Amino acid sequence: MKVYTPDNVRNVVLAGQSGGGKTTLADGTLFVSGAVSRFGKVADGSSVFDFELEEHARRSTVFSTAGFAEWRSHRITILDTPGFADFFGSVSGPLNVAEGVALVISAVDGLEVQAERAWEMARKKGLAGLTFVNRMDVDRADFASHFDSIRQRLHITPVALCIPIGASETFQGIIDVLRGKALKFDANGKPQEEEIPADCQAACEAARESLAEAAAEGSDELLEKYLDGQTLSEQEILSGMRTAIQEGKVMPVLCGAADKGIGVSCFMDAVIDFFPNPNQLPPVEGHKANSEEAISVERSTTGPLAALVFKTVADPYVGRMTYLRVFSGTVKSDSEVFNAKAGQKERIGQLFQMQGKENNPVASASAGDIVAVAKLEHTNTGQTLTSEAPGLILEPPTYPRPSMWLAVRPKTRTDEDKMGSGLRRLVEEEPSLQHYREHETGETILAGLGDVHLHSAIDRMKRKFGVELETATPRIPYKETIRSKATAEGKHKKQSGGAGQFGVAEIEVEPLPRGAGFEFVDAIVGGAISGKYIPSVEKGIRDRMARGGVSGYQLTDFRVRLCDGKEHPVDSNDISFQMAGRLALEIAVPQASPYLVEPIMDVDITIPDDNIGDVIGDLNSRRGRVLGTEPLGGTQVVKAQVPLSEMYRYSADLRSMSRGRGSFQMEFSHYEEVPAHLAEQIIAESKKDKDSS
Ligand SMILES: Nc1nc2c(ncn2[C@@H]2O[C@H](COP(=O)(O)OP(=O)(O)O)[C@@H](O)[C@H]2O)c(=O)[nH]1
Ligand SMILES: [Mg+2]
Repeated sequence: MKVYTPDNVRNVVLAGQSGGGKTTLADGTLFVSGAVSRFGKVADGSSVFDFELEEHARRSTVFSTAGFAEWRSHRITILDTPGFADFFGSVSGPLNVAEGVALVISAVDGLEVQAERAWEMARKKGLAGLTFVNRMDVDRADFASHFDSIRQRLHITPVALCIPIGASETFQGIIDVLRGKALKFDANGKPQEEEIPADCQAACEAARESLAEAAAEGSDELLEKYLDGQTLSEQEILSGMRTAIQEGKVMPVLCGAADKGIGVSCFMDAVIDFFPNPNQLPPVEGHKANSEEAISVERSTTGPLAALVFKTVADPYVGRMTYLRVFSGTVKSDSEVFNAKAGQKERIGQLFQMQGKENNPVASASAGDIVAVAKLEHTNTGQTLTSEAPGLILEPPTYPRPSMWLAVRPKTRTDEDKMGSGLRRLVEEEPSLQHYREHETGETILAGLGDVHLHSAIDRMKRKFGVELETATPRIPYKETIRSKATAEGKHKKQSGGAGQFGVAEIEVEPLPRGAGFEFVDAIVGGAISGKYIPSVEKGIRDRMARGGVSGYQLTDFRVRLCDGKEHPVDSNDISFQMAGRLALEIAVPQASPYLVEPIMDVDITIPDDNIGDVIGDLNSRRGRVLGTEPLGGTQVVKAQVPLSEMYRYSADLRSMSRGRGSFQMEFSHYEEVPAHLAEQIIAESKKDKDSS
């Protein structure tokens, strides 16, 4: 592999709505730059980037994939990402390891929510951005209106680097605004310069003027020159634009038809001309191992090693493949590094530069490089590798939180044995998936970003790790409690044959405040039951509680006082008093006005201003209580409390209510009484389940 100095390296993420043409643009760069001899296509499964079986089946990207093109003596590493909301977790890692993001949008549909979300994340990380308006050749393609929407939706000034010549069936090529040339492209995506058609002259001049104005934003010196009425040179425009882009003041906009190779070379030129090289950005943030002390790591090939793991693939045959980005220093193949988070040394075998699924061995990787390595033992996504202990920890990527849950269980005995390790590997590959055991219900829960996300994970479990799972709607951990006091006597007596059994326990039950749980009080006076049998009574009561009260759901928030009882000198034993305790509780609870309580969640919903009415109306229909709203940036955060049972499909419903722009987080708050009419239904269903199982 050729060695590039950081000046000649660019790392760029492609992000935006599914179907915009990100993967096609990525394949286009490989083809037009000559890295591959055939233009890979998503539709026929020949794409270098969409190479996984799942991607072939969906004809769309599911995972982030790295590839690279060599253009004008530069190496451009491209990180293609999925555009579908359920797979948004795979966008975080790449945005943490590149210097620029290209939002690829369809000239028909324009900017959509995934591009907005990616842009928001990218700006937090200080990335430079550009927009590529793709699919200019299709029906109803429209450059101008999408160009204007960038200002409103991304809150940044768009600047055209290219303007289209024609649109839809008349789309023939583009005008390179900076160089003042019309470009037509041959079948290999190679540009041929032509004079600008007469009817495009005025548009080109106006665009060139905007470009100069935007570049003037880059420095006071340029601004002065511009205001003075002087013409800025090509070099001045380039340098002014670079600064203005980096500062998030302007966003260059290009256009083309990636699958015809139109505009692909302009895209690569723009990445080289306008995006920073990997060592140009400010130092990356981190902290010392074993301490909170912040440190910033200089981006430089000469410093000590600091590399961030941004992706892990669990391959059943090859083992784990770990993707890393070096921010400082150099890592060599066949060397040893240190992982501070794991507190372990790690052996680095052969390093690879990835071209889709193809691994190209490389001797080393330096600051700015993105490489992969097989079979690391201790290192997970988000962790940092350094040259030696004690090491440091770079800020890990943050992932969208799960908003959809499924209960999963193994299909067969063999699946049962493999389920745990399968789930672990699945989550390792995709940090926006989570799995845990819900101890209230005893179910194993798989959580993710939506239905499609979860089901694709379950399919992958089967395909990659050979584990078949069955799924169900997660059970709601309802509980039962009591409203009033009651007393009861539990009498256990057995005298047929052999040794007898005898125990009597008299108890009083009374409600406790919500959340108090269970209390057992020994109020026996005068030794009516021997001290050694008191724990037996308590055990019997606790066992019965867990098996559920009248409704079949676990009992909670009440106190049992053991007031009196009787024992027999010969027949009494531990078991007899356990039985007596059980019976007493069984008799007492129905007399104490039992009722059902349900978990209530604190829910924070982030939505654009114009959806607020719909979202609040919908929360009301879910028995939710809106506590208030707070503005946050250009959006609103609605704070509410909603019963968990009403939240199961919320992820999908919020998505459709807000056209994908809303998101929410929730966590457990407290238990509350279930309205009577619903309680009846819930109890009936729980009984039916118990009878059938
Ligand atoms: N007509 C036309 N089709 C395109 C263009 N770019 C991509 N496509 C097609 O649009 C579909 C979606 O493209 P893809 O690259 O998978 O989009 P992604 O989801 O953003 O990665 C594929 O069938 C492409 O062949 C284009 O510029 N013009
Ligand atoms: Mg794609």
